[in-house]
Parts: sequence; structure tokens; C-alpha cells
Amino acid sequence: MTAFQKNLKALKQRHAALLKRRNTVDASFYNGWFERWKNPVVTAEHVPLEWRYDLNSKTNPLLLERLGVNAAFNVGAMEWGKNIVLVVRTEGVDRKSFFAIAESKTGVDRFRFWDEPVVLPETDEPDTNVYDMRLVRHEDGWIYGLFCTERKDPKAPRGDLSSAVAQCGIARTKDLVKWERLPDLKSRSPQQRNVVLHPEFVNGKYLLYTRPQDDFITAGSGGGIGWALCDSMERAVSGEERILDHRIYHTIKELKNGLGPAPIATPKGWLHLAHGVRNTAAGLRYVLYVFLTDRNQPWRVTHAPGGYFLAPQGDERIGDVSNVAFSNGWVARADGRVFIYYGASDTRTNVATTTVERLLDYALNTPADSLRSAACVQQRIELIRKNRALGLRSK
Ligand code: M1P
Repeated sequence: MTAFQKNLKALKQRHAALLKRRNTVDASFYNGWFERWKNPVVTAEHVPLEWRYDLNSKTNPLLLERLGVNAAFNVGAMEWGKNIVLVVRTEGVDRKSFFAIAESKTGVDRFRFWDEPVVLPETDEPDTNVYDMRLVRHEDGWIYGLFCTERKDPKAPRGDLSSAVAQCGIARTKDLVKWERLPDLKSRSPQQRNVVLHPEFVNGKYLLYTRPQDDFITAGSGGGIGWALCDSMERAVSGEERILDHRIYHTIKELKNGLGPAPIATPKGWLHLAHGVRNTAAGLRYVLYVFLTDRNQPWRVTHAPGGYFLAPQGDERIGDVSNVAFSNGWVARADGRVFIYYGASDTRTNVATTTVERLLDYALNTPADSLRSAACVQQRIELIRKNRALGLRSK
């Protein structure tokens, strides 16, 4: 056996073992809200070998990786027959992201990429980078993918090679293979990221959740998660953007926030998952939070539990952009189970599982952020005294 054959055999065995690996619930974690699963479900190493290596011994006798993959994270998600598919933000070592579909029967392990990455058509203004697609099966019959398209800021001073403009790119498909690119969303905000399409029409219009921002990184005067109506997705122009979920001083969403995946319809209203960001001496910290909105007026928040629902923990805290939990994909199954996919530190994809029942209980019964230390103590004392009245204490 040549060195090429030996190395290729080992590489294939390692890859096959990874794709077959079963996942288990992390038994060391409990809060009742969700289960955490031990292994990431999609990583750069899950990407097929033929996407990374030239496997021809004549043209690549040393078996070197030719097109490395750096990360696989921030996935959109949906049901696909009995399976779950993820549209993975796959990032090459060249820092450019592209989309690729990975599918699994279980939703918690053994995700496999489809044969080739998504070929996403461009508009007249080519995207430099595309990422964080939200997949939505809309009642108009199309599957939409709304994502961030990033281009160099044409107004950046000479020599500034970092300033960028983020906008909402829009594509639609019926089969996740052939994609039709539609014009980018036109909104009144200079920058847009984290735009999400509501799955149902509202008064015959499309409802978009937005995140108005002045600047590429910070929201600036953008007040939080917005919403706007739109007549058409073929030429999407958003009307006035109103803020439905504000940024608030000294909370988990002080610096910025953004909606995650499209909301889940429940008998008690729409369940939303979003990310909140605050600044710390160690940099930005991204956590996930949940809120509930009215079934008929999806922009009206009815319940807003205080604090975060899921924060990066352990290994999840370390990666290219550390201390980040970010979700743009979850799946609610007919039996009530919910699979929450979250990007861990802009590097890999993890899963948490829960149910609509538990999410609703969490949303309806978790106290709101009382916004001041003294008020938080009162909230906690109330809980302690209720438990003591039952004779229940843990120590
Ligand atoms: O690096 C953390 C996240 O930063 C951006 O999110 P937001 O616009 O809310 O700050 C996105 O680039 C996201 O992909 C990334 O995970």
C-alpha cells in the first residue's frame, strides 16, 4: 500500500466514524428547560472529504487538503419528510461562507451533507459573503431562505478594508437544490442583519422581523428587534419598521439583539427564540432568550421571561468568536418535540432538545427581568418563601 493509499484509508475511516457517531444527552446538565447534547451535530470535520481534498493520487500524491473548511455553524433548519435538514453556514479557511444542506434522521446525530453545496445565484451586486440563513416554509407555497449578504462599504475611507454593509438577501426554492435569487430587501435602515420571514400572511401581507442597525457591528440607534409588513417577496420593500423587542440597559440584550429562527405557532401564541448581546471586558457575550407573542398580532409581546434561556457552556464557549451562542434554526415536530440548533462560538453546531409544552411553561411562568438588584432579591425571596411554606429546601 502506498503512503497516499494508507493516509486516505485512515482519513476515510476517521470521517466515517464521525458521521456514524451517536450522540447522548449530557446528564451533568439539568434545568428542565431543555436537554443539552454532548457532541456537536455538525462541524468542519463533517464536511465531505471530496469537498476538501483532491483525491487523485496523480494530481495530489501527498494527499494535501486543497480547500480547507474552517467552521460549520449558524444553521437554518426545517423538517424534510421524516428527517431534519440544516442549511449550514459552511466557512472555508478563506473566511468566505457558503450554504450547504446536511440531513439526519434523528436530528441529534449522524448529519450528512448532500452531494454538493448550494449554488446560490447572485444579484447584480455580487455578495462578498453570505451567512446565517433562516429557512421558512411560507403559506404561499415557497421555501424561503433569508440570509445576510455582506459587501465592502463603498463609502469606507481609502485604506479601510474592514467596513462592510450588511443587508438581507432573499432566495426561494421548492427542493433546496434549485434556488431562485430575489432582490435584496429594501428597508429604511442603513444596515440589516437577522431578518426573518414570518411563516403566515398577516392581513394578506408578508411580515418580516428585522434588526435595524446603523453600523456593521453595533446596532447604534437601532432599538432592537423590529417588524415590518411587505407586499411582495419578489421585490421586497419593507414599510415602517417598529420595534417589538427593545434593547434594555443592564440586561442580556443591552448592546444588541436579533431574532433567531422563524417563530413556532402554539395555542398560546408565537414562541420566539432570539439572541441578546452584551459587552464585557472579555468581549461580546451572545446568549439565547425566549419570548411569546400574540397569535393574531405576532408583533405584540405577551410574555418575556427574564434573563437567558441558553448560554454557551464549557467547550461551546471557545472558538473563532468565543462566548457566542447563536441560533437561526429550530424544528418543532408534530409530536411536540423541539430541536434547537445553535452555533457555538462561530465554529460548530450544537443541539438542545425540548418540547413546546416546556417552552410554553418556561415562557408563561418565568418571571420577567425586574431590572434592579433589589427587585431581583424580592423575586427570589418570594420563591424561597413559597418553597419553605411547603417545607421544601435543598440543604
Ligand atoms: O459573531 C457573533 C455573531 O455576530 C453576528 O450577529 P449579530 O448581527 O447579531 O451581531 C453574525 O455575524 C453572526 O453570524 C455571528 O454568529
